[in-house]
Amino acid sequence: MKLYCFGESGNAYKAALTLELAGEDWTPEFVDFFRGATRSPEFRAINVMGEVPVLVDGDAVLTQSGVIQDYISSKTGKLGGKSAAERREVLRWMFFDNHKVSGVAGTLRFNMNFLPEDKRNTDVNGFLSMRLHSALKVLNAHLEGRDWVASDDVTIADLALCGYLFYPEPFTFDRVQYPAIDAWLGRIETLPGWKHPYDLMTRAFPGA
Ligand SMILES: N[C@@H](CCC(=O)N[C@@H](CS)C(=O)NCC(=O)O)C(=O)O
Repeated sequence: MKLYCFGESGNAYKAALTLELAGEDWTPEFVDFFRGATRSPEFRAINVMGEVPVLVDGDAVLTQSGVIQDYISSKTGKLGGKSAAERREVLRWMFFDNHKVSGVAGTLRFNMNFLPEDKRNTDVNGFLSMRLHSALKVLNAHLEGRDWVASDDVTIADLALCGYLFYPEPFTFDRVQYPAIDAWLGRIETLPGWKHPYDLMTRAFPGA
């Protein structure tokens, strides 16, 4: 399988980490996002939405990190929850992640680190930060007294929600401020086969 991705993308990381922890054979295909590659006609022919990640598995071309995670989990029978009810719980937290956690964290991190300095807007970033911390409080409260988000074992919901939370660039998130999230990230880091995003995918800015 081939995953179109780049190291700085937390959305791609969710797919890459799911592939890795499910034990799948895959290779990363670097997409030069910061030089506009996702806007090129060649890339749009692969994904009309102009986004990474994209997973190619034979004739199957899948986009949206959650769909890719669901595909890998369904294909391997791993990381998906143990019943239909758990599966719905997995999906519930993945939708929450995509909308309220990663959707905001990814934009805020981009604005604070990768946008040219003269284009950074303090008010916009303040608003995004407020939204992010509201969502992180929900996640932290949910994780108090439990090890995993949607089951008694790790699922793709955990691997979605952690998508941006291992990155070193500042985006107003400090895991020590959220003890339950901190402990849960520690559990993810110690899963056999876990890798940091910068060790799984090619970075656009390797020296940064
Ligand atoms: N909801 C999508 C979000 C994907 C996404 O935003 N990808 C970013 C990189 S992290 C991207 O490729 N953006 C291209 C663009 O906005 O032009 C998913 O979960 O896959």
